[in-house]
Amino acid sequence: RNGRLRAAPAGASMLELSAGLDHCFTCALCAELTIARPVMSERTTQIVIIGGGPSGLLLSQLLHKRGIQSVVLERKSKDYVLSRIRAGVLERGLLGLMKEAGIGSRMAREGFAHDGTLISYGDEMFRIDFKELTGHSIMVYGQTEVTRDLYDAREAMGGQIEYNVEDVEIHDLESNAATVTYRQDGQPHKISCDFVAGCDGYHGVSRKTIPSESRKEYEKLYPFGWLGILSRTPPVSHELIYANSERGFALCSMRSENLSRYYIQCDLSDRPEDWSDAAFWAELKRRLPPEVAEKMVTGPSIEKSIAPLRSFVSEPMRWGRLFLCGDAAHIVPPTGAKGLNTAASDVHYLYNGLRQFYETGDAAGIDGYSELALARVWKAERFSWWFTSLMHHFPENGDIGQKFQDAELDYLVHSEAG
Ligand code: RFL
Repeated sequence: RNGRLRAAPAGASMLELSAGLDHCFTCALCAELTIARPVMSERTTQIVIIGGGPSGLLLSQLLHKRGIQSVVLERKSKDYVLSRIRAGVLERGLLGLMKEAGIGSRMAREGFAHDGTLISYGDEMFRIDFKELTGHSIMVYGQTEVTRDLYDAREAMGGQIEYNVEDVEIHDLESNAATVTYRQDGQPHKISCDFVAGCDGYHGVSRKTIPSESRKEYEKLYPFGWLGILSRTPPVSHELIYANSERGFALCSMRSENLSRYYIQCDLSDRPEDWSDAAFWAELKRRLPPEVAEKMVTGPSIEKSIAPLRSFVSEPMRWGRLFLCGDAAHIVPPTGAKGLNTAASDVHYLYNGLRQFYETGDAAGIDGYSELALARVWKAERFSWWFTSLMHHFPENGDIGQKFQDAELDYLVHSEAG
């Protein structure tokens, strides 16, 4: 104003800046100011997939193999997505989908098949033999590796993945064709499509696009978190150990023969920097049976983080031309290792529904998607809540709470059906 520069409030538009200023756009300085209007790029595809995490990439890869086109929009860079340390336990359904997607070969070479798991409480430890009881094993192979294999496969097939996208918005979900707009490097883009798959995780935009009056959210926050570390040390046990102790839950997990992942239940107010490596190892050992603690190999942590525990479901999982998949629609506490596996179950139902629609014109699969997926989601929610309640220390439940847990664990030891 009057030739002098004023600091603009962050995010203010030109209209807001000029409000109340008589001469803002007429003085010499501002007359120089031109706002370039970039031309919006436009294209068309069959499915826009929002989110380049495991759900979005797996869906895109499966659809591609059936000749169905998609564009994946990812908010972060590829390197950022591949730096996130998350799930590591893959169940049969996900393994089958990975095979179908043509990305199972590195996992078959480098993953670790586990036939069972160990559960300890106090000084007791027992084993659940998955293979004997169900006929199937699980695979220990990091989510990061699954995601890397998916990126490699998508790139090898010329899959369209747009990274570092901003301001993703979904429009026209109740019309004949949906549109998705976003910005990339400051340029606006628009994609018209038949359907949108919201695979953008808990913090994404897809779920929030469904009007609040048409969506019901169920949520439980647990009064503790998980402090996890990754260390270049050999795992203490060949199989995972889930530990219930009076001091709180602990989990001994692994990524490879020389990469261990350990977790302990911690206070919600704790921060990773409050825990030195030495304090973490000491607390972990106190929560394990002595014979396990004695053989634990410790070392410096290469990653340390705290995850909150939450049970969350948003219903329905379909709104017009939008389908929600994975963490965008539901979260489980990590205790049952069900998050990624349940996301894969959604992908399975959605992929088969879309395939049926494009191959035969029959919309039954996509019309039934929400109901089918949610039936499975709620089973996984129940299991994760039950196992979390059984294995963690709840101070508010007192000594009798611990006795209830011990009795239930003892029941499991002796009940094949359990
Ligand atoms: P993700 O992985 O969160 O990916 C969503 C992607 O969407 C992007 N995004 C957007 N893109 C464009 N526009 C926007 N507006 C966007 N907003 C977000 C994000 O950048 C991201 O790349 O969801 P997805 O694909 O549904 O996958 C779900 C899994 O990541 C999750 O369920 C598991 O990691 C949960 N989980 C576990 N699951 C298992 O099955 N077995 C396990 O052993 C297991 N362990 C865990 C876990 C999760 C953990 N944490 C940290 C939450 C252990 C932990 C500690």
